[in-house]
Amino acid sequence: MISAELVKETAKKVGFDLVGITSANPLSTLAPLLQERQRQGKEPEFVSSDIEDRIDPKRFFPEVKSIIMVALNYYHNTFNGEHGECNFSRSAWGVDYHRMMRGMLEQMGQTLKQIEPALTYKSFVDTGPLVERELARRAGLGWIGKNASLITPEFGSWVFLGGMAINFELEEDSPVDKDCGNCRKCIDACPAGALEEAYCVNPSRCLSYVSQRKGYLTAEERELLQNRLYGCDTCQEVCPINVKLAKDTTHKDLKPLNHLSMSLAEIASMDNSQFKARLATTAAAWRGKTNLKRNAIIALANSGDPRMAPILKSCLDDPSPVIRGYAAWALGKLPGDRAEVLQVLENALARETDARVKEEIAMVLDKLQ
Ligand code: B12
Ligand code: SF4
Ligand code: SF4
Repeated sequence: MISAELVKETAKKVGFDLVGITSANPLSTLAPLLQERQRQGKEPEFVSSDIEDRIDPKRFFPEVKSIIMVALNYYHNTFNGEHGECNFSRSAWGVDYHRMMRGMLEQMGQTLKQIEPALTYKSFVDTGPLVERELARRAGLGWIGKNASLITPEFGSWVFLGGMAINFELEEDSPVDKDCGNCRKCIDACPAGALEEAYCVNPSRCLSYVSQRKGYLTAEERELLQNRLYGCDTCQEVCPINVKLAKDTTHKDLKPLNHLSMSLAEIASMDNSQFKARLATTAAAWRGKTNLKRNAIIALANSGDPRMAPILKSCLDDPSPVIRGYAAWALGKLPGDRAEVLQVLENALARETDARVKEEIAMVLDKLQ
């Protein structure tokens, strides 16, 4: 027979840093919040548009009686190798946590099933429809900070969340009774004003989302991204609770990989094989190579360093139209020999076939002439 105690012991043995249990009751308090967010268009394209799917664990797993919530500390302060000028959020420093945590949850499920053959389960990490921060809060893993993150008393907010719905009823944990008090450092520090009010992120402004959104970004978004290639950590870095509690992860797979030592120039010009060799195993890869290259070009433009012009010129011949368009825009932003840039862009316009890229080049030429 499985018990809450046995489940927690098993989760710890598998390697999870934190574990808590909550009921299968729907996350009813979130329904009006999600409806309002939908109405205001404040939901990113990659979450389910069916609110019931996001708040009702039974929709996810009809036999569910309890939910085991787990957390992994992923913080790392320093890393081997140079950081270069690239800024990846810490969630993308080590191996892709989705793969890692799914494997650990499966190991936990199999171990529990050996003890209780009648157990059935279904796991989730990030990509499932259920709102994980709320499940984790209810399971007693931590409280919700004004930066919307789940803050744990052990590691601050530097934790990944995951969960497992099971067909056995277990004793529930109680939520942690803590809050941010009068602090509002994260709200004041957010460079994009995405924390429009306490606890509430407007995803369309959040730079984490902007870095992951495909295609052309507005001029304001390009500037706000600065050198962020994937994700944004600002509202977690400024949090005094994190400053106090952050400790390096003990999970060797979450230690920084060597993509952190790549330069912006290398990322802006990488081909498929370089992308696969350096980035494919990280969480930064899921939106594809082009997004990372685009963000590197934006970072090169924001660097204001004229020595980056040759790499941008070579990007004008990239197979991806988005990259060619951004390279033209970035060349127009960098200081340097205007006459030479004009010549390079006129040549690029003459051989360009993509309508949007032609538009981008024409806009830069207009400005420079
Ligand atoms: C979509 C998504 C995003 C979107 C939108 C984020 C958002 N806040 O809505 C974008 C791309 C912007 C994003 C960014 C990030 N994300 Co994200 N994301 C998700 C995802 C897939 C769904 C979140 C969701 O449903 N949002 C809808 C809102 C309602 O939910 P929420 O933000 O979780 O809201 C909670 C509180 O903010 C509060 N709340 C929200 N609004 C309001 C309003 C009021 C008035 C009140 C009182 C409360 C309140 O209630 C909710 C539950 O308690 C989850 C995984 C999952 N399936 O849950 C990961 C998840 C939330 N993300 C995660 C991470 C790590 C990040 C980043 C730190 C990554 C990075 N470094 O760039 C940033 C942090 C940005 C931030 N400050 O929130 C972790 C969070 C871990 C933690 N400790 O909290 C999750 C759980 C993934 C995981 N499995 O580990 N994310
Ligand atoms: S992740 Fe960055 S942009 Fe998003 S709310 Fe936090 S500080 Fe603002
Ligand atoms: S910075 Fe302050 S307000 Fe924001 S989450 Fe941390 S403690 Fe809460």
